[in-house]
Amino acid sequence: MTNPHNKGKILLSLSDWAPDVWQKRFSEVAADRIVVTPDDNVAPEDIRYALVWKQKPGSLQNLPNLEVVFSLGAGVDHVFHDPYIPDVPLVRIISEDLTMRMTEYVVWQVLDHHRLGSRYRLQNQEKFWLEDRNQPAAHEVHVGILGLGVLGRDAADKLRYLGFKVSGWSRTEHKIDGVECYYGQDGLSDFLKEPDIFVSLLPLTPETRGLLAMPLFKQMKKHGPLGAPVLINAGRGLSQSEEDILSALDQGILSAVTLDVFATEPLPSDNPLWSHPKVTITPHAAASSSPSALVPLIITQMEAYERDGTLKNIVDRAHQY
Ligand code: NDP
Ligand code: OXD
Repeated sequence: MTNPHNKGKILLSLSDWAPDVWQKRFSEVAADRIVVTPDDNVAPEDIRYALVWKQKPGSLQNLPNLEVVFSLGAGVDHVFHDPYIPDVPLVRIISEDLTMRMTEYVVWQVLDHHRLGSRYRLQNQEKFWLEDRNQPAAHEVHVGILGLGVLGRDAADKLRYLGFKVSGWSRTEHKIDGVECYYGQDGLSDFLKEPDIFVSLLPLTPETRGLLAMPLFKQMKKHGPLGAPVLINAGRGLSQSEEDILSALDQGILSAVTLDVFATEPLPSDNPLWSHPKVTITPHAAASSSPSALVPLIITQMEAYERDGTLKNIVDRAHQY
């Protein structure tokens, strides 16, 4: 570890996101910490920490005094796309603010499908009044969550509170009150049998890449209170096959989808998902990383690390999440 009295500089290495809001927040809450970008002319040996979102590959190489990399998102696939990641701890975001945003998104979308939001929006446009007395109650609708991590568990909790039946699937075994838990490849088929609405909050890893595709959709139940099952994906776009989703919608294997994440972001304007009537698209907006909420958390992490070497939320590199 470098001299604890030397706070070192923080390299902010971002693509797609503007650095100035992060720098401004640092200047508000920790003016003594110097935050630089790759465009600044800073000696590589002065960099102690890196804060990254889709850093340019190689941008963390040759920083001899780099001690910790902080992902500015909960997911870390955007870090691993770089083959030159130094062998230092990689810390990810776990924050109440981000969790709450994701839970809001999941609850919003689950309720929208459950309460026939898209049908009524269409009826509004057509000034068409059709009473519907057969809406199922929440307890008659089963939500299955893929990924029972920080985000999946919180969403499960709030959905249960609303009365939905909730089950979940993870890589390793979990026991959660009131949530039927399945795990591993062996548990997947059984997990897929019951839910009416699936919510994916999976990280992108070699194991989850391409998972949300036809072989999985075909194991889902055929009919339920909402018709065929609904899929909501707010995890990562490369976990889904866009082609299979479109085909499953057209064959009635899925009744509707909400997608927040895509293989290519921004989603190109000629992508057929845009114009499909059963697809709701949000622009990777489910749970944004808020500088105002996250910078204080990162500073607290740095202070603890400088005090006694403690770091929380370290990513397991072997599993890539
Ligand atoms: P966690 O690491 O806390 O949870 C990940 C969950 O996925 C765990 O339950 C894990 O299982 C499970 N999982 C991982 N690999 C597999 C596998 N092969 N099979 C089955 N389950 C698996 O992550 P978070 O909950 O914090 O975040 C989840 C993801 O959400 C992020 O990685 C990111 O991609 C996405 N995200 C999207 C945002 C958006 O705005 N759209 C915002 C923030 C995050 P186990 O519990 O056994 O380890
Ligand atoms: C994240 C995201 O991983 O915003 O936090 O996607």
